[in-house]
Amino acid sequence: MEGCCRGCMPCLKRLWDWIWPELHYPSPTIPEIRTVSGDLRIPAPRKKPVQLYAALFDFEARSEEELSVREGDKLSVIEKRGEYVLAKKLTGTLESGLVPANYVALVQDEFAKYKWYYGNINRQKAEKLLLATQNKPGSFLVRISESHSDEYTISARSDKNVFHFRIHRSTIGAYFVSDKVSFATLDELIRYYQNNPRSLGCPLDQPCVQQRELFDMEPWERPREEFQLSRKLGEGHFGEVWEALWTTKNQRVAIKMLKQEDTKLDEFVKEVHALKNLHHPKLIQLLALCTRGEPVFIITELMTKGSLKSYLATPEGQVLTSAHLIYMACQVAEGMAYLEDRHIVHRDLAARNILVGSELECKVADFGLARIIKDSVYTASRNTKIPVRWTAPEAALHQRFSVKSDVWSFGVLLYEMMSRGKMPYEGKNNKEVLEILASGYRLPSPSRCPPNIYRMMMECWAADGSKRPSFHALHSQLDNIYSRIYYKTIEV
Ligand code: ACK
Repeated sequence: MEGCCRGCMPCLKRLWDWIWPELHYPSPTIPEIRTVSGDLRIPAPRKKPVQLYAALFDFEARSEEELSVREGDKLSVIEKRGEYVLAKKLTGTLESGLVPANYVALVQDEFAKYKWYYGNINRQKAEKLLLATQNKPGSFLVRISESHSDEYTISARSDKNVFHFRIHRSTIGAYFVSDKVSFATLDELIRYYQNNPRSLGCPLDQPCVQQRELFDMEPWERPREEFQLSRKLGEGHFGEVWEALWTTKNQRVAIKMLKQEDTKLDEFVKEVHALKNLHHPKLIQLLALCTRGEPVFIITELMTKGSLKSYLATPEGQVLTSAHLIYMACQVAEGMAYLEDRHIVHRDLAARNILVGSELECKVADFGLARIIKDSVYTASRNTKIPVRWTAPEAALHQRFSVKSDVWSFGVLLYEMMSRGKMPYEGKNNKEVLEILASGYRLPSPSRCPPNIYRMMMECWAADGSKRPSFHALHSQLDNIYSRIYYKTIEV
């Protein structure tokens, strides 16, 4: 795929043929938006990080269309068809067919429980960890691939070197290092290479020793001379936000500056801790800190189009098509699904807290209010300020914040996006908003909103939190809608 310009028709076709050689899809039909800075293109839908499902019960096929499965069989679900899912086996015969939907369940990303899983660390850090004295030849770890967020890399130490092996995903979601042998799960792949070290050429004897000290002392702290401020981006929750050049890395970054006020210090510390531990391509990444002296700097990646709220108000934001907006919403749902898996409640999900990059990449930001919750519901203290228009009634009235109250906020965020930046419940004060919601009122469909997206909003606003969809489900629905719009299999 070399030399791909990521937009022109021949390249898109080549990309498509490369990903799905056996399928023929209609040509993409996404309009390009001409702007002063050039054309605003969105990429072809990604090679899907296929969700892993498992069969809950044995099922015997009764016709050719159906697929027999055994309890525990690993499956990828191609699509939902009424009461059935069209599923493909990830092991053995690789057959596909219909299975009753209630016979299968989604298996969550469980890698975090494995000692060898190090998540989003880069190649350099993997080498540093593995070459530390606590480790010996045969130590290994698995990390998220730097160039493909849905693929992984095994880093393994031999004597004095570290070798890296890319774990690829097939179109049906199986994992493989060499295309001779593939596996339904990452765990199975690792166990195979532990038992067959010759196949990899490098033994995988023991997981890299967790070096807490090394992680904690990571070079987050940098001298402030390394940063050259270039322009003020705006005023944030903690103080000013500036664009800057990180001179030693020649990287443009964003810097949040904290005015040293005792009241904010607490929240600030919480934000930094939340940021340090969360790594996902759809969450804003912490890069460095300057905590010695004042003002304190939090350095994060720079998102050139700023917050989604202000971007939607620009002339470019106003002419985004539904396809562009669905592409963006899908990314937010993906970032939130990562938080959902970790039982983290954001509590302030809104367009103002989503940051947008030059190619419409969207990242969830501002974990100032995020808390890791042990129970499924976090109760805030009564004097915490609450963004009522974005907050689920049970959270606004009884401080019962949960992943499901974030789902409500996601519905309001979808409203902000599809209305190209309208204020929700315009003309009403907070008290009136709570009253009309209690009487069953919900925001109306924005004028150019596809009906399936409005249905999704309404599902997010179910009065009973348990009836609201999960972020995983929202992400997968948005991803499907985006693919179908892109290849014009549905009209919007
Ligand atoms: O809406 P904006 O242009 O985007 O103005 C606000 C302002 O700083 C105060 O929050 C902008 N901002 C915050 N973090 C970043 C970042 N990482 N990259 C770019 N702009 C940012 C935000």
